[in-house]
Amino acid sequence: MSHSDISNAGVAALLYETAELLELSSENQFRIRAYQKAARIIDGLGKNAAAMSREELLAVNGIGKGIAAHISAIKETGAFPELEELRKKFPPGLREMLKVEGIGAKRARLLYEKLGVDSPAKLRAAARSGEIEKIEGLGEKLQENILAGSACLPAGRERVHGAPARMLYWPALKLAGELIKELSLLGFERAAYAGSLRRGRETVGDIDLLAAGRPDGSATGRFAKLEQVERVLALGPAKASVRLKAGIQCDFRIVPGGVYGAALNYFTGSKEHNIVLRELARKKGLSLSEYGLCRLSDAEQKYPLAAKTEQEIYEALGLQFIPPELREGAGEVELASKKLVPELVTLADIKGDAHNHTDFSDGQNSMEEMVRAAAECGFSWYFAGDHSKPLGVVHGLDFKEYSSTRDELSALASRFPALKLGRSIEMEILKDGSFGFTDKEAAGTELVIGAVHSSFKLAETAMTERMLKAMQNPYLDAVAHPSGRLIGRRDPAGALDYPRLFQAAARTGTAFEINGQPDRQDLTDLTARMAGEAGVKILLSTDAHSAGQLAYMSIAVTVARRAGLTRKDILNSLSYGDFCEWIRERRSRALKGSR
Ligand code: DGT
Ligand code: CA
Ligand code: CA
Repeated sequence: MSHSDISNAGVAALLYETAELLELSSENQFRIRAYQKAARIIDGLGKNAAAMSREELLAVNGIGKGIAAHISAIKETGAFPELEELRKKFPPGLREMLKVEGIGAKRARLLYEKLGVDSPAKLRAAARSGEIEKIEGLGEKLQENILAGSACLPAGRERVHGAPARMLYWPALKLAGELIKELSLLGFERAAYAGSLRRGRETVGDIDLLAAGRPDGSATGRFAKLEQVERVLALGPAKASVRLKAGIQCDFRIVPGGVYGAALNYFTGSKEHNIVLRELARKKGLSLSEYGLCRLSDAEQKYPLAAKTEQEIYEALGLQFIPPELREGAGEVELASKKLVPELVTLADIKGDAHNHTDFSDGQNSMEEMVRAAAECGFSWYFAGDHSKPLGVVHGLDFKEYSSTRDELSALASRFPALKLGRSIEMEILKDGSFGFTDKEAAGTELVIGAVHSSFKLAETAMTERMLKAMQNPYLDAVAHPSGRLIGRRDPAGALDYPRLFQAAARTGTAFEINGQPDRQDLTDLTARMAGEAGVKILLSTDAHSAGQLAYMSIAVTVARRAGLTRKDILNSLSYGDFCEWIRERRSRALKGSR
């Protein structure tokens, strides 16, 4: 079998694997880092490494003869001799163990040699039996952590091909909220999170916190002693870097109140956005830094023209304010200079959710509990959903069950007068693109959100065809989580042909979903932007499997904002009447088209 079509991510994964195995064999740090670096470079390469000649590869900064030879071997055999040797030395589960928080190469080796533990499952078993604390160099704390589950692939941790772990947006947001509350208890009136978290990236490398105050050393010291902190990495009067117990780093900075806006702007980034802003400032004879926007002649940056708020900085640069979600250096500064920054959708625009679950299928809460939660979180309409057959593992409903549970929902209506109710179904899209319901049954539903839960491994063209076929069904109102990815756990299905899908959707009037589950975020910021540009309507969904998960709507809103979408693009901003009208109209148009 030829491996010549291996992706860059595939090559990078093999190099990361090598680095980890070298770590397990306590190789020298230099070699380990060289592999990690090469992996990162190849992962970020604009071209397919396997398709490049040796000369082209060697011309890339950071790729040497060794790596070039490895790539040529990978094309032949799918691996290279050094990696194959290393693989023989350790059982595969040992690498899995490195993903467990608190387990590095040294501890993994110790666990393997002393206890024969060579997988995360055996690790948990060893912790339960109390064997771990008996080993010198491991101890009770690690054992507790493993048992508490906090150490075993903590919720929201993503680890791609052995690259450094990043945390999902949602748990990071919760954590940052907690820390900011602590900061207010410490007397900081103004504090905020910055960095990728403020920009709403789907995962974050660390949490960047900023507070206005005097850098006298006592405050960073108190921050470093917070309950959430595991250990201190660096501590100065104006800055503390700590490792949090949740398994992520946090950088905390204190800046004078007078330059708070400039610092917030700088540490929000992105780096690329900062660079474009700084260049613009230069052109105007100004300099921009975390201390403010100053005249170039003011070398010591003593008399900033703007520094207190972000607003005044953008204004002084002749720009519209740019929401953090758009600050990725992707043309947003130019838009702002032409006053063309879109008015992004906000959570306040959202009137309801249509994709969620009750305990009739795989939700944890009853229909009544879900409806109550929907009313409490301020929605004005709510389509209670569930899976359709033939998805057996989650008790997918057949049409009869759909109808009888619809009656139960109607019976609830009088108890929640402020909430308009509907019943939706997450319809199985089968391998050939047909539905779990017959057409006649589908016609008797109020809202169909189609989803793929099987045969993810179809080739790119087959998966695209499957979805195109499904869209020909006039009753497919919206498509749920099209890529099926689970961040850090399951790759997106093939490379779906999004342009074709969105073109078809614009024609059939089918909406696409932005799924707000923390590990889905599917559509993504990029694909949602493509959809919006193609004129496809977007449905924001919580996909809630419990009452508390209705809060995930804010994740979907964040993705939509990063995609540059406005309330006009978003179906959830419609009133109940208008939303029902949208469904009725699109179905009748689609029916006419299909005849
Ligand atoms: P992350 O943590 O990898 O998810 O991504 P960020 O964007 O939060 O990156 P981080 O934590 O390294 O830095 C936070 C912000 O600080 C970054 O978005 C922009 C700013 N920053 C950091 N390093 C540089 C730099 O070298 N140049 C410029 N212009 N800005 C920087
Ligand atoms: Ca960061
Ligand atoms: Ca940082």
